[in-house]
Amino acid sequence: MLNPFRKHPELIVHGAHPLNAEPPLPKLRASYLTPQDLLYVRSHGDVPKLDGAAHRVGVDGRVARELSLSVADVQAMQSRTVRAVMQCAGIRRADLRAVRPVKGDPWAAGAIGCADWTGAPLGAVLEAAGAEAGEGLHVAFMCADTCQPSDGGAPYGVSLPMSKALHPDTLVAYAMNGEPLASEHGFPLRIVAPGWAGVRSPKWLSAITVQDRPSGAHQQAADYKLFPPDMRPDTEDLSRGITIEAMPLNCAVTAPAPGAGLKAGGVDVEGYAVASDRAVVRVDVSADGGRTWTQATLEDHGASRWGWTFWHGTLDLPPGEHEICARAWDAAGQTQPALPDDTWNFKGYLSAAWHRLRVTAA
Ligand SMILES: Nc1nc2c(c(=O)[nH]1)N[C@H]1C(S)=C(S)[C@@H](COP(=O)(O)O)O[C@H]1N2
Ligand SMILES: [Mo]
Repeated sequence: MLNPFRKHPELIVHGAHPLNAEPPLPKLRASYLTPQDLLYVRSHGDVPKLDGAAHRVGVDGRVARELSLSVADVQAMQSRTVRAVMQCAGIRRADLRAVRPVKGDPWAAGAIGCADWTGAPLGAVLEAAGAEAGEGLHVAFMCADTCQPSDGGAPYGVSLPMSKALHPDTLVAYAMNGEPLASEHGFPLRIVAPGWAGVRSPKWLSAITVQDRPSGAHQQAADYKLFPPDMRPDTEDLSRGITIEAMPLNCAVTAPAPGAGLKAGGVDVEGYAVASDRAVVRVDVSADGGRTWTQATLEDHGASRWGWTFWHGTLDLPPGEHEICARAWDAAGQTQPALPDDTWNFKGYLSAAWHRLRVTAA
């Protein structure tokens, strides 16, 4: 099985080996479902070259029957398509870095995309193996890539608590928007754990193990923790880190661009908003750094629990410099913090303050 996909030439590349890249925001906002060549790529090691016809995924641990599944075996199981956002825990890290130095690539607001993912529910795979399903169990995943030495130097590994593993929308996926997964996105099989940080959606899946503790692999045990604001690299204490799972409410302006020179008068502003599994119920935009706000219009792309929300609005900009802001509200009436300073952490995760950009009107 040859994999035909290549990434879009306009991606903003943070690192080529391994590939870490995100699309320009106006391109990302051009379609509700993100084309596969435009989806950001976050990799801890080089893309493994896997043969889809020969690839196997083992299922073991607390199971009645160990399995070794081919891609065809997974495709022969019940199939389910789930519309869901994939986003990195490091999205918008650049805003935190502007406050104080942080570790990791300076992702902008493009480390996100929304797609129709097709696969077998992970729960169906576990059931086929006769897996135990008790509360307190974890489903650990091993992958076929080898992470950089600075990321543990071992195969990528993470886990999901059993309740998330058994959610009917958690998939062993083989297709994105009806196409086979591209090599960069996990060909031939990956997990999709909707609403959770991308780190919990392992690509190039090679083994599934049911066990009584979270994965001991570097990505689960030692990375992707939300640390308190007073911690620094030299005082890192894993026991004070929160394991990043569900993603926070977030919102980004995809046009105009930061620094844009605009014609004074009514200016169109547009973007996306996303909540983990609550609905986005409102987006507000401001032309004066958040002192006054105008309600934006939410676009209707049909109900989808794990999708994102596109919005647009108009701001009246007199000649001069302006700070445009956008913030979203969720179904519990919660909104985002005003400043990146409010949630700064030295690893630069979960950056979700009001999105701000300066523009000039003339
Ligand atoms: N095997 C493997 N799975 C992985 C990763 C990786 O480096 N190796 N990166 C994770 C992270 S941090 C994210 S944000 C998502 C990114 O998925 P994408 O590259 O398909 O957009 O994949 C996750 N799954
Ligand atoms: Mo990520």
